[in-house]
Amino acid sequence: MMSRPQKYIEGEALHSQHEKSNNALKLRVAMLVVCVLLVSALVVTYLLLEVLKTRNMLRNLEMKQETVKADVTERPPEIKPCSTVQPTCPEPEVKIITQPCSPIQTTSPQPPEINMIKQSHSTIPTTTPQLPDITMNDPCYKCEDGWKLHGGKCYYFSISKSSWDVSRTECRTKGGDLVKIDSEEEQNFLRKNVQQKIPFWIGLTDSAEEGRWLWVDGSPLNESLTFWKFFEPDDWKGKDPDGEDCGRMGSVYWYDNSCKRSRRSICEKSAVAMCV
Ligand SMILES: [Ca+2]
Ligand SMILES: [Ca+2]
Ligand SMILES: [Ca+2]
Repeated sequence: MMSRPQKYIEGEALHSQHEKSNNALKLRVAMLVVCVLLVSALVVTYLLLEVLKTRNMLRNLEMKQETVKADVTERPPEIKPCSTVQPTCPEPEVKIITQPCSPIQTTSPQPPEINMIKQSHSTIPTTTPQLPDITMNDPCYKCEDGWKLHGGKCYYFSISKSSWDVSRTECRTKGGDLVKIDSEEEQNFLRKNVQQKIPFWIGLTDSAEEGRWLWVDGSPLNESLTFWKFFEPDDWKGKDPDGEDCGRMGSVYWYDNSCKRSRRSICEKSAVAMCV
């Protein structure tokens, strides 16, 4: 048997060593690429989280700003009593007409016209201005226990939570329906009763046709009388692939939500007339 030449054996060993070295290099390169990809993925994920966090912070700030703005605009104007206009003006008695209200009156008698004006002025403090709530809560109307009377209507703010459809059925069982907001005044009344930032279903839906919002009585939403939050309604599909087709209100604004979510609700029905 012939043995291989020494030179040939050495060449073969050299080739094998070279091949191993190449494989090790390839492995290192592959690992490096994987590492780079992993680091990139981590960086991208981190950046996305930061963007989401910033966006949420912005939305929260916007919400707070708009809440404060709404509270400021809602604050009723201060009614200055007569005494602040004419601090020296005495009580509205008959005597007052003859008593001076200012230094000018002490030196010269008042002409009849001025006396007439003063007389009419002195009667102003005796009348008490009627607050809107008193006018709206007409004693001629009454609601059942658990309902709140306002403007000849009764409102029920539920404690239990259910989907929009079930909530509506419950309102109808009680003789009403989910609330329809017909005016800014009505919206403000409701807001005052949901100030705990708890969402309540209202009688608004676009389930029949996306984007066409209807009240439960079938009437279309008046676009000049809406209280949507900025960016709402957005038919967001993040939690429900069917989107958001039901309206709810919070302490300030309206939002569209998935109708399947369990929420409290506001029912509305006509009050019982007590005066004939
Ligand atoms: Ca209404
Ligand atoms: Ca929708
Ligand atoms: Ca929404």
